[in-house]
Amino acid sequence: MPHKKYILEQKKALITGINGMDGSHLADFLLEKGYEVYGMERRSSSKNRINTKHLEGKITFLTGDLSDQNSLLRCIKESDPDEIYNLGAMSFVGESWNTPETTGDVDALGVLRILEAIREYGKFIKFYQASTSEMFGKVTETPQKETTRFYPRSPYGVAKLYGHWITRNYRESYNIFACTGILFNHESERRGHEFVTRKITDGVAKIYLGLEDHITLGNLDARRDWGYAPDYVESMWLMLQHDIPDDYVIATGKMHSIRYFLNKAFECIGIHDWSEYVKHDKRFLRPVEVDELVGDCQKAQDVLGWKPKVSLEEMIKKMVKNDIKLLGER
Ligand code: NAP
Ligand code: G4F
Repeated sequence: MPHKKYILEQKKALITGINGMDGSHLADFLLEKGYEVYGMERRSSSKNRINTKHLEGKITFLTGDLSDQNSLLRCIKESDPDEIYNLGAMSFVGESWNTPETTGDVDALGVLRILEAIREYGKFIKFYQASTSEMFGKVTETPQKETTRFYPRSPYGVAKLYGHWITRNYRESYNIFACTGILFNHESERRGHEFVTRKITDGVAKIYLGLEDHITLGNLDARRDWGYAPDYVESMWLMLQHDIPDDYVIATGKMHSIRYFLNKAFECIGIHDWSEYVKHDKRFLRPVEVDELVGDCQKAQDVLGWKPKVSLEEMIKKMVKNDIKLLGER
């Protein structure tokens, strides 16, 4: 009897938003799993590869834009992927009031464009859409789960809700293997500096090194469910490995205020009363707030076997330590 030959095919993944926090962590994760990874980035006059410098030579960078239909089809043709992870977005909630139209174009219609490109390409491709807890907005139930009513409170949240529903609609209309992950806030050493967590850890590092004497913030009473981004990208992959495409809340189930985050970040540099180091500026307040978000990820635990690993306190230590190191090197 001739030996049956088993050829293990290398899977290919296309990630939009490759240079963002999640895009870069997901690329690291998929490379570990043996994937051939393609990362879509926007053309810009100066390359923004802070999070992906270490991936040069390991993945293939493609140029494309979520606001340009043809570029998406071209990226799909060039990568011929088994899986697409749509992580590209105008992701800063505060900015979405300044650029509501662009936010809608990229975060809502951008999703439609990828789904249409998948249909046009014709091959079976699994699709992941980055949905968000911002869609719950003015919450009607606590904690929030997959069945909780949506009530977005920002142009970003409204645009993301379109992306969420169009993904579900294409799954039901055309049988596309499309999943959405309703991810609650997650952070890491690669978080953009405009988001409150990184703004705090970077500010604390600057105070520690004597480069600044305060951090200026907005609403300190907002409360969020913060997880660690490398844990969360694993859930995206798990969703696409499951037999049935579905929607999942990904969260820690624990909610803390910005004040608590400040306590823990300042503790890292031995400061227990941070009041003289934090100033308030109403420029950082939003027209309407999402005050309290906390998720219930029971479904993801039961069906995917996913749960968060790194605690908020551990994550804050990692972020402060990393910012001190980065600033020290400079
Ligand atoms: P991020 O760091 O801001 O990354 C977003 C990426 O999208 C950036 O690399 C950006 O490229 C790219 N992008 C923006 N506009 C684009 C366009 N028109 N065409 C192609 N790419 C474009 O965000 P993240 O925190 O990694 O989040 C990843 C995804 O998850 C986003 O969709 C976000 O809305 C969603 N999400 C995030 C969280 C969270 O807490 N982090 C929670 C729920 C959902 P440039 O580098 O060129 O700007
Ligand atoms: O860090 P943030 O800007 O994150 P936000 O608005 O929760 O959005 C993030 O999480 C969403 C998931 O729920 C994602 F979909 C989205 O893409 C993004 O990743 O603000 C968190 C809270 C807000 O209540 C804000 O008002 O912090 C408060 N805050 C207080 N002072 C501040 C500041 N936020 C920022 N960015 N800057 C401040 O100075």
